[in-house]
Amino acid sequence: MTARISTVIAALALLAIAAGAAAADGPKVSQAWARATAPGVDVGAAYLTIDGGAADDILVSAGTARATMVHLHTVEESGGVAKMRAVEGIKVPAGKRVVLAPKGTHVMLMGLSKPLVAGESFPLELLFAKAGAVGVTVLVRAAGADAPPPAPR
Ligand SMILES: [Cu+2]
Repeated sequence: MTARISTVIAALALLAIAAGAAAADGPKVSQAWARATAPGVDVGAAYLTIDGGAADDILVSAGTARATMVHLHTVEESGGVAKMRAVEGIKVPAGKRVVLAPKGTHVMLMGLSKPLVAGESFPLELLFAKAGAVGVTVLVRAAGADAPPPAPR
């Protein structure tokens, strides 16, 4: 009986190590930021840099307590008009850098509980198909701010 329990514990420990190892070589997320929003505006966008891990992965969703709904969007131009479109997932090929930035792919925040104010930060959880959940801190920059300089690889 005791031997059996310790076998189970050993198996669980191995699983935990395997999960840790998988996360360690999964995608790395950096430079998470958003632009401040005007009072009364309840939508915003978060941008970030994802460096692909050892295997191809897909960012499938994101969530934050600051917004009631979070979608992944791309921007497409049709007839000279830029339009946002929801995407099922954002591919993150192994070893490749994917940058979510203004006028391109972004994490759409809808139903903001309060405006995003420059200088504050908030947690955002990203869910990858293989690597699972990855938490990042989004730094809010001024309304007209450009992307922060790229992180060293
Ligand atoms: Cu959008």
